[in-house]
Amino acid sequence: MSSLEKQIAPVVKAIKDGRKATFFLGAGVSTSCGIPDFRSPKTGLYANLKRLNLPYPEAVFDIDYFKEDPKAFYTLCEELYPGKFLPSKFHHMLKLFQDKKLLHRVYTQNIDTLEGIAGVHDEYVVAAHGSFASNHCIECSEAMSTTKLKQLMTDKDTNEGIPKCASCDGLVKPDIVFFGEALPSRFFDLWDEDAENVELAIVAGTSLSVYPFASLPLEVGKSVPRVLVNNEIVGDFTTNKRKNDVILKHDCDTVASALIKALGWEDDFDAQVKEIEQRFEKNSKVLEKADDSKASESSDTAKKIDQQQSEEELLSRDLVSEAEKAQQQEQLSAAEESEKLADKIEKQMEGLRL
Ligand code: CNA
Repeated sequence: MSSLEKQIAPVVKAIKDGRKATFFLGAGVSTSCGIPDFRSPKTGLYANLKRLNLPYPEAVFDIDYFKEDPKAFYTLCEELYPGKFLPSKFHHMLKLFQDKKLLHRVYTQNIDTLEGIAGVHDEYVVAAHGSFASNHCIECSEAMSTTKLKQLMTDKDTNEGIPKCASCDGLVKPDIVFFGEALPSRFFDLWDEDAENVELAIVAGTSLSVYPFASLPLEVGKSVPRVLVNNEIVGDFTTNKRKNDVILKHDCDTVASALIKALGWEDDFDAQVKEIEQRFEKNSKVLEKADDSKASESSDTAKKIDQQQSEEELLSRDLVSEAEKAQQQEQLSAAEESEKLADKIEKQMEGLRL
């Protein structure tokens, strides 16, 4: 028996005894997907933000700084935008817990939506720090579609790639929680319900330094087994270590592999990975197609708009009939409909909820 196998034995026993797991996750479960965490010394985002000329690293996610200079956030946003990353072994393991009816809840600080992409249902996931799934104007709260946001973000010729609200010209941002903003009410509501019902707490890939999330493991009942899976020992596991805590100072995916093996879930894991990879590939193709047809539609739309403009000139001279006006309107609505469809497909791709 390897030392990791020995270390995880009490966790495996608790799971085999039927204890449902509540997970508390951070950026470390997604680093193997290619998304950097915040605080790892060499690879973390904060260590690599010099190019953004920030007064201090956290400023990139600070609402007051965003109001002053949104460019830094949008530079990073483009790099981290969901849709190009696949779930890690750890994310796939969450789906297996769900399939085996051993999942109670996944509290995640992550904004990458990878739990959902692995197939974990929305009802189980609490995205404590929001996600990229929706966007709003910070002034008037008007919603903006993800397609529109991405289009504005990548169009550097208009407003330097900073998405602005069509109604009030305020700044628009994805609904991820910045420092200085309130957490979603779902976080507080569900934790009120869940806190006393945790049977097995698994904390993984987090430095436990952002509150109130960091205090959740501390609020778990004293008799409940707590497990920390992290490259370093953090938070309450350092300051208030309990007798029945299991500390696994290892890589998240290494622990996921060991648990999957010990629980005899290897075949289910292989099938899960294959299914998600196939879906991801299929959805990427659908998205590519949607992009292609959107590109040709936008050139059609551009042509139609040109046509509309010249026809408007004629209209002003009373030379175009009412019937032609109606036809022109129909063409523009059809172009709008295609854009909506492409937006819907793109949303499905981003959420990839199974
Ligand atoms: P953090 O403060 O960067 O801490 C990450 C922790 O995970 C550190 O203790 C690392 O040592 C550890 N770690 C990193 N990689 C691994 C690994 N492969 N295996 C085991 N341990 C590892 O990040 P937190 O999540 O604690 O901080 C909360 C912030 C980070 C939230 O507001 C998030 O929105 C934000 N964030 C999210 C993402 C994402 O969605 N993927 C990425 C970057 C930052």
